Amino acid sequence: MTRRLTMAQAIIQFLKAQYVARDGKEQTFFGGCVGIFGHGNVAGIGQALQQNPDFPYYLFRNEQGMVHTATAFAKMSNRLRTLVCTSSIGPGATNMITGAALATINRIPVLLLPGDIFARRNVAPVLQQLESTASQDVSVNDCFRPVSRYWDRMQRPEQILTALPEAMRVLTSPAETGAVTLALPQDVQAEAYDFPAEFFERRVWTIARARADSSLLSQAAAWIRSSQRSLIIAGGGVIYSEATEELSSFASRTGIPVAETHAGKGSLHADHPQLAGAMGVTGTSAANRLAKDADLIINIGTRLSDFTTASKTAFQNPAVRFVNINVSEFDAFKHAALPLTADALETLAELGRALGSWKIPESYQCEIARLRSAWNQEVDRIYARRHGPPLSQGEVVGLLNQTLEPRDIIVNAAGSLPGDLHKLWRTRDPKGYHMDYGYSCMGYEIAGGLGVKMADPTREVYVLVGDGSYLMMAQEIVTSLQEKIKLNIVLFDNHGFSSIGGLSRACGSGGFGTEYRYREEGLTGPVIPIDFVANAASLGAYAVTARTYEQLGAALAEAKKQPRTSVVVIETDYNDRVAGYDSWWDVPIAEVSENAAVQEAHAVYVEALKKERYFWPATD
Ligand SMILES: Cc1ncc(C[n+]2csc(CCOP(=O)(O)OP(=O)(O)O)c2C)c(N)n1
Ligand SMILES: [Mg+2]
Repeated sequence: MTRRLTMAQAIIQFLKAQYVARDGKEQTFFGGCVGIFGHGNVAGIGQALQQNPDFPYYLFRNEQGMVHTATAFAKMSNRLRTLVCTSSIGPGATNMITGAALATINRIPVLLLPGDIFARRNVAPVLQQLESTASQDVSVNDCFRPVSRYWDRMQRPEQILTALPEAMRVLTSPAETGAVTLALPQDVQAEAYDFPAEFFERRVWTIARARADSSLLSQAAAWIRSSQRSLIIAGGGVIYSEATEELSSFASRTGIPVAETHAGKGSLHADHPQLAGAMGVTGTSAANRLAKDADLIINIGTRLSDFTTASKTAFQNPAVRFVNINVSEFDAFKHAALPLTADALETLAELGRALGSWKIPESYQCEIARLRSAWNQEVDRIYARRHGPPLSQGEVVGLLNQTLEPRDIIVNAAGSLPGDLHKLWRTRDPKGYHMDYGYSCMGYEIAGGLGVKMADPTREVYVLVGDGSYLMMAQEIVTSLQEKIKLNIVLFDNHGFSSIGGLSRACGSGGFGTEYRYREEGLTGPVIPIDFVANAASLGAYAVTARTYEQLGAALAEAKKQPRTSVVVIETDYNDRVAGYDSWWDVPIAEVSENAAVQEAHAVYVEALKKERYFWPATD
């Protein structure tokens, strides 16, 4: 039995039949297709989507934005679902590369189907074709290779018979997942082939919960029992594995404190007595002080990025050792750790059983409580500031935290907000804090918010976005209106890059080139007035501005009542920043300069660098 279909029709037919199952719960893997048509996909994938109305198609405004939407959809779904992304050839395709990198770095599944140049070649060079004098087998789509976990080009229709199952294996693998790119030459998309009927049958991909090696697990339990000052660092893997409840009871029973990465924030409820809060460069005083002296760090589902390790300065105890629980062997072996290459939920349950009634020492528990209470007071202080106007960003975060419902979700990615939110946000739901801090990509926020809301329409989604990020990518507001998917956008207008401006000052460069000012002897003229309310309203959103704390409260309430996407613009103080707490980030400073401030910054830098560590395997 065969079915004669074009390659594009066969791809859509196959994708519709793919399901995933975890813990016995089955669901379709693809929630539909996002895209922008051009000559490279309109007659192929476009035609196939048209004849499959049960596979919804969403028209986007920018290919990068649509990949962000697909990624956010998948992240919100704990990687159990995603969207397909279709683009034309050339610029439509390369616009997706940033999105692919973001997905792969964050370990989130997305399937990208860029159109490609003719396999037939006789009409080359076609519109938008990159020509190479060294090979006819090169196109701009080769740029996707390093940012894809699986990459392939379909030169004949029947190649999908082996390529699509590989694509699915990678997309549904907790350890290997990321962007998968199948480049589809424009002519091959429209070519027919007699596909075996079995290819289109319903197929269920079981997402396995890998168990740790039993002797390594016993060793990990022994290390925990002999530790005096242990600390758990919870990463995104805790949330994707749906291990948050297990972690909560593990922490309660053992008393081991928990610090959270950006992707892991929300692992514990803000009120959990063992929660030390954010870890690392954008961390809390409580988490960073516990990390500094800890003798055992239990990393769960984290990539250990420099923001988490404070550029390898966070762990200063000479005898510190690491146990890494991670589905990915690559991550499990980082920091010369005792590797538990396994699922977070299973492993926490097994470790909990192995530890029995063991608990951290009483004195350590008192210290955790003290540090936690001091940090909470600091957050209260920042929330209660009545600075300005313009308001301080910290108090705006406070007002939002006190206004939003526990199940509401905040979405963010770049600028000074990630640091402030990581430190200050009191998360009350495992999915409440949606941050891209793997790629920290300006422009993720609005497109990402759309994906979050598509994945769970029952929740209110708040997109928090800086003026710089908004100017980079606001166009998916139109897509949210088209689809009647409501977003609550809060735009923090501080007239430029407060984050990088602050960094520039810390590097001795005085904020050079980081403010939105007219050119007058450099970029130092008056602030460029940008009417963000008019801008958002012109796209069709409900848009208002607020200047004072009281106005902001009223504007948020009014915006929430609106049936359509709203934008509340709030001016914040460019120069008023939340401090860092007991942490450091390695940003190399010019070794030679005629500027005294740079020389000074370099001297401080050289000192700080001395705290960076290498980690070697523990001897016992
Ligand atoms: C696509 C992209 N380009 C550049 C950067 C580097 N960068 C990080 S934060 C930032 C400024 C962000 O400005 P804004 O959104 O206004 O936030 P603020 O710093 O003012 O809080 C820049 C340029 C980035 N993260 N992403
Ligand atoms: Mg800004």
